[in-house]
Amino acid sequence: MIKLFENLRAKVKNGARISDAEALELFRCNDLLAIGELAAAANRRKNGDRVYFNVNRHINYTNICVNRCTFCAFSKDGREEGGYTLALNEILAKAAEASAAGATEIHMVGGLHPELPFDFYLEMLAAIKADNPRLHLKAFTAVEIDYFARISGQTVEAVIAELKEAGLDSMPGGGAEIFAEEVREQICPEKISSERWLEVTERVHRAGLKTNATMLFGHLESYRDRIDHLGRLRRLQDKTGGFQTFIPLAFQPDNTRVPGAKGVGGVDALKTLAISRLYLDNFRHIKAYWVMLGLKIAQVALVFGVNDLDGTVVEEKIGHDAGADSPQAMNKEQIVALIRKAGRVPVERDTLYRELRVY
Ligand code: V47
Ligand code: SF4
Repeated sequence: MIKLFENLRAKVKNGARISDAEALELFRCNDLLAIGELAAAANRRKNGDRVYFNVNRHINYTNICVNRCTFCAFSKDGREEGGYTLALNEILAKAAEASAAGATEIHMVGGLHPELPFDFYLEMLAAIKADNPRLHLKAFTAVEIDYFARISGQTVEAVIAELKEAGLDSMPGGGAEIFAEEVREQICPEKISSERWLEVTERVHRAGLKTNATMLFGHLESYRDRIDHLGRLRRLQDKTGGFQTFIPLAFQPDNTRVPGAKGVGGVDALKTLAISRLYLDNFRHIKAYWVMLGLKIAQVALVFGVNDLDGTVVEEKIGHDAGADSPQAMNKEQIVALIRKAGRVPVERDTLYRELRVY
């Protein structure tokens, strides 16, 4: 173990890449502080003491979905009680509220609705943009892009071009789940394949849009599956450079149908964030999503290699439907205090990581 850490310290110092075998040793190692220290050093080389956050609002326009992923407590089929689709004026009211509260970004994702036409999504983007030209619209994932191509009978390239024209500015990182095929088959059998997620994302990057990447962890996957996931992302990032930030999403088990899954402890969450920082040497940002981690682990993550914190959020459904016990929203002052108390420098950013204000 001493040898492993010596080698890794040298790699971090020289900016060299860590191998899958080394990542596996780290996952199996119980010396959490040593892993955290290494990840913090790797982060410091890229980002110094700065921790980025943004003022945003999530809008989930519908929870009705033709896929029934077993880890998802958010989605309903069209006939179930609790299914909803927001009307355009409700969506516009939420965007206007966000804008008035100083948001720079709207994060919009939803279920794969069986009846809404592709035009609904184009109109939604265009209407929000017309009302709020300065709001950055970060919306949809590779899963929705593939679905839009199927329902509109168009190519992925044509779909992306129309969405851009309507006002799409970038894409969040959802839908990646876990790439390992045997586990994907159990947790989201109807979702697009891992290969398709990567292929659609590559086309989005080639069309000039940035995206994020996620990994859902803490359900049925092994450490090897996590490394396989990180490996596929690292290879795509080598090709396109289109990913901005990586967000490990800690699985919330309530109201889901994943057999035997218990959720994620603090040690596993911190280890996974730290190893992501070390392995993904070609990602500048690693984000702690406090909704799934809880505020306290998200704060501690800031000394385990994390430099990015999402966000004010305002109204969150996906994690809270699955039992997340974090608050619904944070205000700017709370985020700034949380970062300061970790001894770091809070920086408000826009979606493309331009610095808006250093605190
Ligand atoms: O793809 C669904 C996950 C994702 C559960 O890009 C769950 O900035 C935990 O991708 N427990 C959507 N996670 C959220 C997402 C995201 C969030 C914040 C920021 C960004 C970004 C992206 O939520 C889904 C799925 O992986 N999810 N159910 C659950 N029970
Ligand atoms: Fe539908 Fe997304 Fe939930 Fe899967 S995770 S059931 S695709 S809303």
